[in-house]
Amino acid sequence: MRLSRYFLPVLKEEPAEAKIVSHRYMLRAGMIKQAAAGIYSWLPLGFKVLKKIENIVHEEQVRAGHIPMLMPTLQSADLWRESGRYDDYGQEMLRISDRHGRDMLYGPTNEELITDIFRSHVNSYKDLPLTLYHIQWKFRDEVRPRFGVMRGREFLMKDGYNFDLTKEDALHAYNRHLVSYLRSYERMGLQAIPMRADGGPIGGDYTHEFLVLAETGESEVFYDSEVTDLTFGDREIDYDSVEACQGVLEEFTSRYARTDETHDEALFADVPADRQRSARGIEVGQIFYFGTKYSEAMGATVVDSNQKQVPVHMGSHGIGVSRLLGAIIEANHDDKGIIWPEGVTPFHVGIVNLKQGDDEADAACEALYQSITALGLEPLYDDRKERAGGKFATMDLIGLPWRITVGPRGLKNGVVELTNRRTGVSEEMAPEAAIEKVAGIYAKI
Ligand code: 5CA
Repeated sequence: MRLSRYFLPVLKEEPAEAKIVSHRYMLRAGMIKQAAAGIYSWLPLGFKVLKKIENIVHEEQVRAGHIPMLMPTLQSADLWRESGRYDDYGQEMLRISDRHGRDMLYGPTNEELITDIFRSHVNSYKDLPLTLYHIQWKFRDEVRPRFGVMRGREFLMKDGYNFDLTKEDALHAYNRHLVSYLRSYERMGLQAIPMRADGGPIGGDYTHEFLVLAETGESEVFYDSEVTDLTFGDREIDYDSVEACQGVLEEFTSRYARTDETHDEALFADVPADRQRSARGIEVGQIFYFGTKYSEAMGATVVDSNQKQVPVHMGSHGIGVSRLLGAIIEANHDDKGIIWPEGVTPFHVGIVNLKQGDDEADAACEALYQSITALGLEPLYDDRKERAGGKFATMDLIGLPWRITVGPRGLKNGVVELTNRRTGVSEEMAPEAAIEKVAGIYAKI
């Protein structure tokens, strides 16, 4: 993409309404524009990152054996009356009536709709296990939408639902989700710690939240510092293996890590004092096993091997896709702007032409642009007739991990400059070497 032809409405001024750094940078970098309280338009740069995150989530869900689909945003109130949640949900639910006076709602989540699909089409235990998911916009009429995409009213969520014959199978689905979530967050350059979000024993209500540590997080969390040493890395897990998934669950959840809702001072005291930590965290996902709650209320049953009708065991699992942009920026920035992890960056590398209009510099930039594109990478070429300082400030703000700077002086010596956004370290090298280095880095992502 050539910046002169792109739509990147960068703001010069500090947006007064933005209280936290991610919101401020998303507005300044021209990624989002507020359309109404807690509702945003995704401008091209923001949309690109949103799609990258969505793509990682899709890939990891499919890898875990889960099946993508798409359910609508608008739902009929009748299904929610069946589950009993229509009245329970309260003012967070946006209620709408159509021209015939039928009660509709903008879905805050999809347990009812998916259970209805299940009961209409699945009758036998032979069709289980089954896990379906979608990535769709949700609406929750939050009392205090704030911090930009972090707590929106309209937000994008990946929500998945598992249907299993037995509790054991459903707990395997739970563990499988835990593994796939750990992988997904790490691919986005994030450490998200699974924390016990509810005190119930396994078999009752059982749930973990995934938290990214950040000063601006809305949740207060308590944990054993050893949990921050754990990484999933690039290990291969057989998602069908009960032992393998259980092993990961134990590795990542056996140490103390809880949100304030479930915090237990007495248990926390057992953690060695020098490892006790309290901090703030951003909740980027949650997994849940709820047994037969919806299947019993809505008649989602299958026949088992004894020809007996039994309600299925279910769980639901959510990732805050749009919130993740905020969380990633909170965890990856400096005072000049965003620093995108390579896995989610909107463009792979920026090209800055220090002297637009100089034949040699223009030709060198053009050649770089073509070669990088030919490798399947996306460069963002700042080909505007702007002064160098302004171009650097824009590149720093939008946070591309790598920048190639091209100027007449370097070209005389056959070199360009390759700069790492995170470390600030610049190296001079031949254009071909810069391309090779950047290509090598992305080949590993
Ligand atoms: N049905 C379950 C799992 S699919 C569910 O709705 N879980 S949830 O309420 O925890 O939402 C899943 C994730 O969506 C949360 O972990 C959070 O990351 C994100 N989320 C929830 N509310 C908002 C909001 N108002 N703005 C942005 N993201 C949100």
